Amino acid sequence: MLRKGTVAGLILAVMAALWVAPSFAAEIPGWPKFDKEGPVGLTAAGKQVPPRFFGDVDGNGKTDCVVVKGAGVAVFERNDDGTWTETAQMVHPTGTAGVSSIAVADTDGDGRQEIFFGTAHGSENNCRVYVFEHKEKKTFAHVGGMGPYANSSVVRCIKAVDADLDGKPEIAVTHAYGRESYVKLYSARENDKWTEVWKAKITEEDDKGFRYPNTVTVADLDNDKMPEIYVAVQHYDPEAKKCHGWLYAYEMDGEPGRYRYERIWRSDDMEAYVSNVRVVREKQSGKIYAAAQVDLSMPPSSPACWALFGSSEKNAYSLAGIKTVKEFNGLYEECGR
Ligand SMILES: [Ca+2]
Ligand SMILES: [Ca+2]
Ligand SMILES: [Ca+2]
Ligand SMILES: [Ca+2]
Repeated sequence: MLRKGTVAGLILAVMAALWVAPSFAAEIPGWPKFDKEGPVGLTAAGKQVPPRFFGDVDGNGKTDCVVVKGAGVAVFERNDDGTWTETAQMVHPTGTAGVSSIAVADTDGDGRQEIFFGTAHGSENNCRVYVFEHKEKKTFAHVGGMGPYANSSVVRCIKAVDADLDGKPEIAVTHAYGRESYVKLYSARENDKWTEVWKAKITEEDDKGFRYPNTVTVADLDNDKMPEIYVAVQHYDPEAKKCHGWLYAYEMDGEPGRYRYERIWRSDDMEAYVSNVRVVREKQSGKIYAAAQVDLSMPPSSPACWALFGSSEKNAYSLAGIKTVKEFNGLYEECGR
């Protein structure tokens, strides 16, 4: 049993560690192949990596990169000589809100990739997730969306996940503003039609300040054939001027396709921002862990370490270790989806 403060103590011990530039990983393991190289000049050294996606978006065998551009996103394709050419641009129709997150997957199963992007700091009418689908010859059509979300919401994360482990992707969205912070799951029940199939409120009744969900991933850590949805959650208490962060786990209850999940676990307070969650496999032992990225600053720009949690039996989680970013990148590979 962990004493309160143990996680924070361990993390602080590791936080003396060096600053490491942020790295980014596959948005969607199992779907379009991830490629680490990107268009030169699209990132600023030392700054937070903007949302972007690498994969073959138009199915021609060449890697594409989807990046934020103006009030929307642009697609770049990698040429044989390693340079990149812009091949398409998608703009959301309702104003000036910036793009905060991107995901790509074929979620309605018609063989054509969808590009999802969500907006930041939008007004009531334009904080949404926009969906464009590749039609032919690098043309993309606006085919739907999600939201609108509460006034001034921010879409914090969009991720293609397989939330019921049936092999078909759903879209997880986290969005936040004030007391309206949610993790939601959408399924494409018909062609070009995404329906909200599950949601959980992140904000709690007695919260001071704001409790926000960040990234999401899915895995069956306790191996009972019922997948869990893991959410990285952060909170800032303005009165105490203190950061808090947790992992939450929701486990599926019932048959695939019914999308019923109950919260089964919340980690101890890590007393720092928890900006990211991944489910990872230790390369040497094959053991699976839910890993929380613990950050020193807000907004997260300097990941300090990763806290690893294991589940040896059903719903029984314990802290398995704290790793520096360098150790984490060397010893573990992502396996959640
Ligand atoms: Ca391509
Ligand atoms: Ca599709
Ligand atoms: Ca699924
Ligand atoms: Ca499970």
